[in-house]
Amino acid sequence: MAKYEAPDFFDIDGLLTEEERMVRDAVRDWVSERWMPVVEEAYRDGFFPKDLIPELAELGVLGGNLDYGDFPRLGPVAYGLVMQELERGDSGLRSFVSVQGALVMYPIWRYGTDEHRDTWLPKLHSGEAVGCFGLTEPDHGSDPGGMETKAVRDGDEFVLNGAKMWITNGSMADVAVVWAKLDGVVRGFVVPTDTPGFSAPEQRGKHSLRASVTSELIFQDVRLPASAIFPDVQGLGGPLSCLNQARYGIAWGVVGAAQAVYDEVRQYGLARTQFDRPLASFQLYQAKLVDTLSEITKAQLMNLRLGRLKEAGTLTPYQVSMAKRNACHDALEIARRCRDMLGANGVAGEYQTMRHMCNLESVKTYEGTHDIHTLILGRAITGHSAFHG
Ligand code: TGC
Ligand code: FAD
Repeated sequence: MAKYEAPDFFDIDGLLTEEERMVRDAVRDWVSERWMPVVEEAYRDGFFPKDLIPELAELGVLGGNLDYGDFPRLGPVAYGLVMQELERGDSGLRSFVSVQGALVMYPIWRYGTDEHRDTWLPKLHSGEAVGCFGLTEPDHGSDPGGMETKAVRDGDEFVLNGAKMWITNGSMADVAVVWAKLDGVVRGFVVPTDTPGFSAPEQRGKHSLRASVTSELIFQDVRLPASAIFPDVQGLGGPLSCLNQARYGIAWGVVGAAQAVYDEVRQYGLARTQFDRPLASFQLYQAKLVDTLSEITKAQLMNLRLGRLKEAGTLTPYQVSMAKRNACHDALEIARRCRDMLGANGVAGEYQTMRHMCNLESVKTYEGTHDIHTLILGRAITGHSAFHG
């Protein structure tokens, strides 16, 4: 595979701090050296290479943005660049890290008790433990408020019943952050996965995110101590605040996937000859490269602004929605276009573009589909909710 040359047409590099560049470069090098050699096999055979988790932990990327213990406290832009570089490797790699950090460690850090934090954060940061986040149910995806998973108080315990579906890291998790209704109100619970009554059968047969574990979570009379609940957060705002963190990471991440496929087709077009000329010398080929690079550049600039707003503490969930929606849409269109530009090789496993393209179908769907972010933004702009018909 040719050496990766990351596109940076507007010298975004020049707008980063030295620390941000260092963090990005460390993850970029790790992805090139350690992840790229194994990703095709992992994707083809449908597994997440768990043996690399300690190395990811060593890079400091598991919840590395949180203000806790001796964590590296990555700033928002450094964190975003980490997501970008990981997703350049594969959306499944970024998903593993963003679920662990944004959807498991973040709620434990923000809403958990000292006991939750001290039990789980060090182990999740060091990769000794893996976490998952259960919000979606078989019958409630875009509309999590309709969830049917229920917690009932029984003396000093809660009893949990119900099911979640499409849960990243589910079968490999040691702890699950689970959202369930208690007296009709959405509440969060920290559930060790060895609790009797908990099971997490893996969902096999995906045509997307194959290098990522996706599972059902089943709760059959799972008895939890009263201390398992997040004490002070009630309603959908709890899980949605976690989604803001993860969606932020996705907006950055998918730009990495788009950069990867752009780099692949640019190099391919220079090397491959048809009609006695390199493909890259044809106008149509060039137009596609130019469209692709322009879309990547716009998304890079949007992300950097997003990151600086987050740093300033003024970022809104609507800005995150726009960035997630726009970046996922453009990255998927880019991957489809670039797949075509590789001709037959575009469907071969030795090229990465089709893998990214298939992954991006999931990424466009999870963390709020394109349509849902359209409705979130539509409501923000007009004041009228179009969610419910
Ligand atoms: P709605 O009335 O809009 O809101 C209910 C309550 O939540 C508050 N809220 C937010 N709080 C924080 N951040 C946000 N972004 C928020 N959006 C809404 C809101 O203020 C309200 O609070 P309160 O106190 O008044 O109760 O709710 P709705 O029922 O109309 O539904 C709309 C909504 C926003 C839930 C829906 O549009 C939505 O976002 N659906 C998408 C569901 C989703 O994204 N699921 C993702 C599951 S996790 C996942 O996919 C992981 S993928 C793996 C990986 O990341 O790699
Ligand atoms: P639906 O909500 O049934 O939507 C189907 C279609 O209808 C979509 O096109 C949608 O845009 C459209 N639609 C829905 N409502 C409206 C409306 N009001 N107006 C117009 N159109 C509408 N969830 C977790 O909780 N944790 C995880 O770790 C997790 N990981 C995932 C990993 C993968 C690989 C995948 C694919 C999903 C994962 N999810 C996870 C679930 C994901 O968040 C949901 O799939 C997503 O929120 C969409 O829900 P749904 O699949 O039920 O689709």
